[in-house]
Amino acid sequence: MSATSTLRRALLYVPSSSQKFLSKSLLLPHPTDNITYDLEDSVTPSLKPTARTNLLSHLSSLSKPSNIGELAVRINAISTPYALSDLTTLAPLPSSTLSAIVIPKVNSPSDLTFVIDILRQVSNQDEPPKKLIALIESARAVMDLKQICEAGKGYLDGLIFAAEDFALDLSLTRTPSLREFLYARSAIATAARAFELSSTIDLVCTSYKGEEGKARLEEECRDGKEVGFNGKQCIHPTQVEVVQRMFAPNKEEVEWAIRVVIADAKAQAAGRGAWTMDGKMIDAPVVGKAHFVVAKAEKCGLDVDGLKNKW
Ligand code: 1VU
Repeated sequence: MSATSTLRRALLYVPSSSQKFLSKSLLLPHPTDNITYDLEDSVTPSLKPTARTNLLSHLSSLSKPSNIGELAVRINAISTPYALSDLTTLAPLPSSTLSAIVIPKVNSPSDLTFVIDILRQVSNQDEPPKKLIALIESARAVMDLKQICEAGKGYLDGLIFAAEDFALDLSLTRTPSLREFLYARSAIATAARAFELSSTIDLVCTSYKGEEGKARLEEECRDGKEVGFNGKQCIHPTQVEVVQRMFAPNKEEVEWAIRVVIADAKAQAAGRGAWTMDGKMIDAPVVGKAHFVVAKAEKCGLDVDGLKNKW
């Protein structure tokens, strides 16, 4: 994570075919890192033109509310007859309103070059370019991650793993452990890091109701964080608070990191590169991790100074 990386712990889909959902998206009960207005799977083919028009009029009269980090649109797949109209209709909107485009079913580098070529044609050249986020949903895409990331240079800012289509592509049997996805998820998290993308966003948790849904969501967030993701797709507003909390460092992690950073300054002054804290060896990579945790906590708006004063 760098100072310029965009925080996308939760990416909340809002179906653009529904005026009610569009209006609700501006009245969410919790600050939200990313809202992605959907033109793809949540919209039936017969409603694609209506959804596109709804979204254009919703965004045209909007300044991005301060409690929303970023507004994005998920266009239709490049292989469909809808993608070109999605792009030519919405990409001219100012980047201060619509700053990212989510591209589903990215299967080859040419999917990204197609979008980038159109953005160059229709965008206002005086504005920052729109960021691209690619959904990886097939075996082919996982095998070609390097070429896909190279094709997106200068625009690509995140990768998303889409479990349902990937499971379909490989005829996988889904399990609660998610072990059937480990290779693909690790490959995506590693590629995102290697190409210094801001975001690596994990699968959707389709359970969203009640305590059971919340427990499952928390479990999936923990697992995603362990595998290397820094965010998760959400389908319901109630998932946002849980996901953003789970993908921010928790209080214990921040306290540990602050103690390491403070103790390391003393160890360095004493000429020691390796030392112990709580019975465990601390050296350069652990100190690096501690600095990362502190920076991430600050980016997530946690009270790091308050915790620092305790030590
Ligand atoms: O309290 P109110 O009645 O005023 O509002 C409802 C509801 O309208 C609203 N709400 C939402 N607002 C904005 N964006 C949303 N995604 C959203 N979901 C709900 O919140 C209030 C409570 O809603 P609810 O609990 O009554 O939920 P519903 O039965 O209305 O809707 C549930 C579903 C799951 C259908 C709905 O949340 C939804 O359509 N979510 C998005 C689905 C989607 O975008 N799917 C495609 C992306 S996932 C994917 O492609 C996998 C890679």
